Amino acid sequence: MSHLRYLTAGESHGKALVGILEGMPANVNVSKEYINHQLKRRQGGYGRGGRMKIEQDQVEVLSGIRHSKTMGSPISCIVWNRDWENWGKHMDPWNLPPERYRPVSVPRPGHADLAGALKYRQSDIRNVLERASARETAMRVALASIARQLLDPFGIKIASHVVQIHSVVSQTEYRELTPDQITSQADASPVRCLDTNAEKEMIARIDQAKAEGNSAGGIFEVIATNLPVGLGSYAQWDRKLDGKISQAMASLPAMKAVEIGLGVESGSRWGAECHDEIYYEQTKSYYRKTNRAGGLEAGVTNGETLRVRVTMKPLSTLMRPLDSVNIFTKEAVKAHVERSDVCAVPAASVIGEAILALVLADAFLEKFGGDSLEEIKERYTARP
Ligand code: EPS
Repeated sequence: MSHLRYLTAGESHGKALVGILEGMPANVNVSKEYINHQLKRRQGGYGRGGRMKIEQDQVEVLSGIRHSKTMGSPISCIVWNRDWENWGKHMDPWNLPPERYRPVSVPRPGHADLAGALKYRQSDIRNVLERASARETAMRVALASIARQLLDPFGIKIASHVVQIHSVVSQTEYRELTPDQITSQADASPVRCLDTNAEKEMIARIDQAKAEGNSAGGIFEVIATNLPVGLGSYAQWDRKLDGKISQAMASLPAMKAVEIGLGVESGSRWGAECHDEIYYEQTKSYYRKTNRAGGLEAGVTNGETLRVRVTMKPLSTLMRPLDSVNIFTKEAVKAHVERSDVCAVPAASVIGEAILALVLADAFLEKFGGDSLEEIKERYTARP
């Protein structure tokens, strides 16, 4: 990200998550309640494990915001881990007494455990899994909730919902729903699904996974509306917005596929059934009757709703563990087991909103950027 950059740090059971957001223009109104609301949404969803009963994520802003407005300086944040109380003695940065040292020695297939231990030459897999944990996404949501408040004054809305858990697919036709309608309906559902029949089956599937010591993945969709034409560019590979969105979504733990618009279905359609024909009316300007492209053509927004679908694999911590190998003795044993979620697709959909907000805010600053919100508004208003 060149215009809006961020970094996070922190272990899942460490003291806190830390983040820095750099590049936010000055004079953007920021609400702490809004950030905390997004953090709360991220913690929810049917299928979460015991950890979410311990955490009550709240942001603490250390710099960059004064009197609820950005100042143009780097914004730094903390989200404290309440579970540190239980883990402090195992995670202490200094002088860990040997009796407290209980290394994790058996990697879980699908997790970062084995590749990470080999890469960083770690004999305790905990040193890998703590940072590879999806806990890190709490800070990304906090930072994104600040970036999202830059998009708000321009009427850009982002919403998400779950379209599939395991093989249960939502059948609801939601294309006519506004982002606010999608958000309120999805937030009212334990699995963030708009189809109440599918919702029941999804819950049953998660219960089944739990009972069998298994886990479940799925698919979520994120949309963004009211985007101006021309975010992103076809002119250079690393400026294409579809590429940036795909990279950012795939950077979330467990995400295995990113689709834009029709996505994989495009490959099995004829051209005439794949592209969105162009019309013009003086009052409407250019418009389309379909949106198979999902709001992006050649890596540039075309003014239609942006539609991104992301597939999440089942979580790799299984209560009925898979075959693995002890990295000290090399004997064949079952994989390491520790508390985890059974399904985190509903939470991932909220995180997907955050990730899209970060990419869009960056692209927005690339096109309309200035040092203050006022400058950006001038440039935005001057667009053709
Ligand atoms: C995670 C395992 C679980 C999840 C965690 C991600 O944590 P724990 O091992 O403490 O039970 O709850 O997600 C979060 C803590 C979070 O805030 O999303 C993992 O191994 O990735």
